[in-house]
Amino acid sequence: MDLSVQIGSLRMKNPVTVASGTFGYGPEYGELIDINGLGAIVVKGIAMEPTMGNPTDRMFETESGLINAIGLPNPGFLGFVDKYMPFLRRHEVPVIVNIWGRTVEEYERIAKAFDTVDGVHALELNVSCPNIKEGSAMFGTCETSFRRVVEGVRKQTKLPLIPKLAPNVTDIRIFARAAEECGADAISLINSIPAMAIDIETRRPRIANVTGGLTGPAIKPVALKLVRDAASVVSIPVIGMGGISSAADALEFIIAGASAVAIGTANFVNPNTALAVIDGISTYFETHGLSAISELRGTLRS
Ligand code: RRO
Repeated sequence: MDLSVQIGSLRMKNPVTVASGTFGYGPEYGELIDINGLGAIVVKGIAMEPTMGNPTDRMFETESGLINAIGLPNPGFLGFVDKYMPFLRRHEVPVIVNIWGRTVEEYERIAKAFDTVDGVHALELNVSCPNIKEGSAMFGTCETSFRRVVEGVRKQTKLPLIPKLAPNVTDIRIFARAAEECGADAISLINSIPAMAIDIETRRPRIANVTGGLTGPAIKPVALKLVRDAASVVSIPVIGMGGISSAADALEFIIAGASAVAIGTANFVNPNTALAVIDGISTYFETHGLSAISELRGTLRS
């Protein structure tokens, strides 16, 4: 059985990675699980300069979900490379760095900076964070801006490029197609869904940013539908995510058209989830006589 997935020059030995922002920069989970078992690791978003993120409270648990408005705190390019890359280089798991900026130029700068960093295998382009005021979300919901940033970054890096799509668009297929046409090697989706919660006693929002992004099992059916839509119009690989917490969830995404999947909020419940999902996928492939992801991918029957 060969469960590997190829994304440009990046080879994932199995189709399971983690969602940016739910797995720190590696060491936080390295103490808890064998991160070498993952198909790839995706780190929390990095920008050129360090940032503090939003004021607290930043997270609130809802029915079957979690609202966050972390606001992209990050150690900056140099801080990340100095503090975390030595740890990541000591491991054999491929590293996907999630990058962000407030302008096309900022995206281009950070992409170019990572192009020469040893041990970085791919860049995920975060154009879909719902929680910062300038930039990010606009790039993910306006086709013209989206094309500009993907094309701009494409020119700055030879690394596999994976734009991460926003769910709150009228037609996700437009952004999936645009990503492929602008030179992306894969797409990942979905980012969190804009949401909010209110404390009725204080009449205040549950999180300081007022609104945030909803993740977790509550969003899985929405994510699955969007992954199916996106996968139906591109030939580049799709990395599906949104509420996946079991192998059965992951297999649904693969049948819907995903080549790989990412575990997000479930990491907070059980840090071992991604490794358990890999085992569960292997068992399913064995019992169903399947030997490659391509034999199951996009095989949804009518
Ligand atoms: O940091 C965040 O608040 C955040 C980001 Br960058 C993102 O892409 N998605 C999300 O739910 N939160």
